[in-house]
Amino acid sequence: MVDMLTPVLSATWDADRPWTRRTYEANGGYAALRTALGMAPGDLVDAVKKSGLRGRGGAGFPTGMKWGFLPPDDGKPRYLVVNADESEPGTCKDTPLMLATPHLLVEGVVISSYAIGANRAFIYLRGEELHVYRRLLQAVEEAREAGYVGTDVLGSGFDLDVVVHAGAGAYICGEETALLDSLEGRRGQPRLKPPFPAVAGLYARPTVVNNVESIASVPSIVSKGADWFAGLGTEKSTGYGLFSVSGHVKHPGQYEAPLGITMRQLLELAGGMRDLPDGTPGELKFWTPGGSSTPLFTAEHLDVPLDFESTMQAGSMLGTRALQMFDQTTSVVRAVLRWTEFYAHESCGKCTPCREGTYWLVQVLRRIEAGKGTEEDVDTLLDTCDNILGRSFCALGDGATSPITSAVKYFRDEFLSGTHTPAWELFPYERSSVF
Ligand code: L3W
Ligand code: SF4
Repeated sequence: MVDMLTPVLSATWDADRPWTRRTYEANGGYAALRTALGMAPGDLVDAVKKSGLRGRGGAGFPTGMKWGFLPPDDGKPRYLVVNADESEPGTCKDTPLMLATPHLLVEGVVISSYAIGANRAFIYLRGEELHVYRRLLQAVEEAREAGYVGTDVLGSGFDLDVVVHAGAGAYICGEETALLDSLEGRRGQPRLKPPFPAVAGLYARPTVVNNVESIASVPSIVSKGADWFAGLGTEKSTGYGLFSVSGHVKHPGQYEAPLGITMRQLLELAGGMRDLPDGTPGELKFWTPGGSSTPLFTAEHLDVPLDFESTMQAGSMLGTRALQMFDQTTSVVRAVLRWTEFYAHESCGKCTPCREGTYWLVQVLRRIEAGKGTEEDVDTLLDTCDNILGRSFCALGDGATSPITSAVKYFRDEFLSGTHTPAWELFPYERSSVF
């Protein structure tokens, strides 16, 4: 089973102080940058296109194609912005990556900036993550001292300034245009698209916004080749990725594997479902393939290949590969309520369907969770979701409906049963679990 893993991003996570430049360089770090600086920028863009790399932030948009949308260089500023505002419930891959190997991200930033002709790059970090902020600042400083960042990078004539910016801790600032508004010093709210950031982004200049893991994957494409990357994964979902397995499994953690691996295989790697405190075998009840914004899966989906197409065909999304596993002790109503409270709290308020809709979803779910739900309440939930989905200004509103509609689809009876005993009442030792 272990040979299913393809540690690339996580290859040195167990090394001694892997976050230092010394350890990173001792393991081949920054060699890809030297190779890249010897290539024409256009050839780098072509290599990323050929690799098939698709955005690792949830949507899976082809990275090379996005880079190719930038208008021809007119000598005026253009920017690379790394979206490090990881806040999706269950999503926890970029944070360990930045903590363990911040230089991998910095190297990816320098190569990608060179490829798209940007002389200034921003890493927009989730506000609460002070420890990650410090580590990134230290890595950028170390890179500057070694000549990887700054004026005339490694004597190539290419100049790059890298700014690490900590946001204020709002989920909506992970939406790329809200992020840009926030970076400009305004309240983070999504902008109308088009124009897409590639055409008019930060300060209305062409801007590429990519997720941390996407940018951190670029050095491996340069050093090992686009064909190597394209040979991993599936035909349309190439390469590898971090699969974050959390919840009621024996060994939660990050499992780096080719896209297309199944949850059954990952579950085996994670030691299977953990037993209940009284020794009863834990059974999988439901799981999220890509965070709480992706429709729930159940045990019947264990063999769905975790790639962009197969998850979509099976009724969900690959999203951020945040695999939250829940056993039979979990009240699905309670889980869905928690997520919905999150969306209502994080709704930026710009559009009515999401601002008002998420509020009302919480009210109805609280009634159901209190055991006072009726058939009519479940219909109201679905009707409200129907009025949010596709009618909201950004993906937050749509995402808020996913756990509800999918939970009702698979567990409608539970919404009406009136018994939502939390796990810690059934099993006192479970108090530490989230639900
Ligand atoms: C130029 C075009 N660029 C699309 C670009 C666009 C963006 C990227 C994807 O949502 C998903 C969401 C959550 N010309 C373009 C173009 N682009 N057409 O491609 O765009 P889009 O609109 O498909 O998605 P999005 O708004 O970026 C992201 C899902 O991710 N998700 C949430 C993740 C949350 C985090 C977090 O907390 N940090 O990552 C989880 O699954 O539901 O579907 O760059 O500009 N014609
Ligand atoms: Fe704001 Fe929600 Fe509308 Fe997005 S969908 S713009 S988060 S109110």
